[in-house]
Amino acid sequence: MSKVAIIMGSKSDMPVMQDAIDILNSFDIEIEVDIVSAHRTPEKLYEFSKNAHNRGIKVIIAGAGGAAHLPGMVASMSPLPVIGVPVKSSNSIDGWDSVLSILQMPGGVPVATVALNGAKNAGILAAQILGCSDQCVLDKIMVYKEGLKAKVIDSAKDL
Ligand code: RP5
Repeated sequence: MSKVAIIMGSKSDMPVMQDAIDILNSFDIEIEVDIVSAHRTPEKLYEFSKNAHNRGIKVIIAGAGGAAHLPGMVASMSPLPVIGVPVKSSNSIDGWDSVLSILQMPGGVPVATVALNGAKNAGILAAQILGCSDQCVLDKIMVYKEGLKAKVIDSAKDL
C-alpha cells in the first residue's frame, strides 16, 4: 500500500504536525512518522531521503521551523514529491523565516510549501497526490470536500 512519510525537525514540531497525522488517519492512509533533523542528525536525513522511495512511500511531508532547511534537503536527495510545512517554532522570529526558508527553493528542487503551521493542508495535498493513482483515496477526497460544502451551507442556516 502507498504510504506518506511525515517527518519533522524536532519533537517540538509535533503539536503542529499532528494535524497532518490526523487528516491522513481520517482518510485511512498509511503513514510513518519520524523526527529527522537536518542539522542534528544529518546522517539520518541522508539515509531517510535516499531510501524513502524504496519503502512504499509516495509523498514526504516535512515540517520545520526557523532556519528550516529540512524539506529542501530532503527534496535535494529524494525523487519523491516533498511538501514543506513551515512551523512557527520557538526559535522562529515571527514565522517568516520558516516560510521563506521552505518556500524559496531554487529552480530544479521544488518543495510544495503550505501555509505557516499548515500541516492539515499538507496532509490533504499528500492524499490528493496519492489520489491521482488510487481511486479509493480520490473518492475519500471527494467525500471530504462535500463535507466542507455541507458545513458552510449548514452554518448559513443559523444566521
Ligand atoms: C527546527 O528548529 C525544528 O524543526 C524546530 O521547529 C525548531 C526548534 O527545535 P527545538 O529547539 O525545539 O528542538 O530545527
